[in-house]
Amino acid sequence: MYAQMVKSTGKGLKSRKEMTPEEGRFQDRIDAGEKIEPKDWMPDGYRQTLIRQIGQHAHSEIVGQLPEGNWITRAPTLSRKLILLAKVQDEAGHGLYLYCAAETLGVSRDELTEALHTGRMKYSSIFNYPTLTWADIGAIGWLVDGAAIMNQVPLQRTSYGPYARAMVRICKEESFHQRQGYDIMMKMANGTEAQRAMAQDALNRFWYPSLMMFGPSDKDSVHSAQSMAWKIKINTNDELRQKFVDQTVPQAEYLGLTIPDNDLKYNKKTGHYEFSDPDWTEFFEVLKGNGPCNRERLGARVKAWDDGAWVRDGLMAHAVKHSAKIAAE
Ligand code: BYC
Repeated sequence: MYAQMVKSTGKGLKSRKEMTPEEGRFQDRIDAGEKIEPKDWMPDGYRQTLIRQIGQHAHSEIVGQLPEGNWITRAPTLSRKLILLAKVQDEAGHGLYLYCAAETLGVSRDELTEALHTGRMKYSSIFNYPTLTWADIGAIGWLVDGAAIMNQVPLQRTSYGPYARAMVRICKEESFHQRQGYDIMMKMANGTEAQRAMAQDALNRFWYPSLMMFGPSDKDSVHSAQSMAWKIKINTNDELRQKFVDQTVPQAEYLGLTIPDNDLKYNKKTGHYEFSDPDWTEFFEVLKGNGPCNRERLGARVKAWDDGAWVRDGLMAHAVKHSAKIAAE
């Protein structure tokens, strides 16, 4: 696996004794549940970890518009089209709040965009899968936004103030997204045989990629220990994946659809579902750029950036003229 920007040392966390006095005071603030704000002192690793995670999160929101945007012109009714349009616009907004949050850490939006376009920064693996039918739009809202909420609700309590505050509004909107997806699934699951089959097929294809959204299993997660010590992450990848499965299985049952996992079973003693892991080889291949749509997605983003160059040039020329005019007055 390759890591972007921040490499874990593999040496484990620093003990209190190994911390400098500044690092110790910083850790005390974290342990006391204080929020860290942009002008506060912070260890470089904390800053870089946040830039990596918030930047990746922002890129995911922006790239995540592509699979759903693909269906705006083909939505089955005018109201479905309006709802999907609003949802995709929300994702653009989420990307913008998150880029702003990352900028407070001293990285520019252009640097983040460049890192995405050159493959140095990642975006969520889920968006490298295609949307083949209208039911996929239902499955994305239900499962992908459902997984996103499970991950993002705790992030409202993350230690970095601007990230935590951005999450509050994002979570409210994600909740609407999840419901619109489930609403599409309900319509299709209660529709004709063909519609029901489409809904089941979408669930079959999106189930495991949705489980992968939570990241590798805890034993393979290189950043979790440090990120949790800094309260950047509140839960481990496996904890959130389990919560998502526990929440989603009854929803699938209500739809009359089958989770594509023969080993799925409820354990009465633990009160949790036992489930099969996703194919981690596939996950790491997608991360390396070899998923079904990686090239198409990144190609679309780079093309949009290049096609928009004349707008940026025009705005810059206007700004230069405007400031020259003000200086001459
Ligand atoms: N995809 O040590 P780990 C949305 C990488 S968008 C790609 O566990 P960490 C929506 C990880 O970056 C919601 N890469 O890492 C939008 C690391 O590699 P690097 C997106 C992944 O950071 C539009 C390596 O694997 N949500 O909702 O502690 C339409 C080792 O992992 C993935 C967020 O971004 C993945 N799935 O934990 C609809 C949430 N998983 O960076 C919906 C914010 C892991 O060293 N992010 N990697 O090269 C997080 O909570 C954490 O970053 C993660 C990973 C749980 C994802």
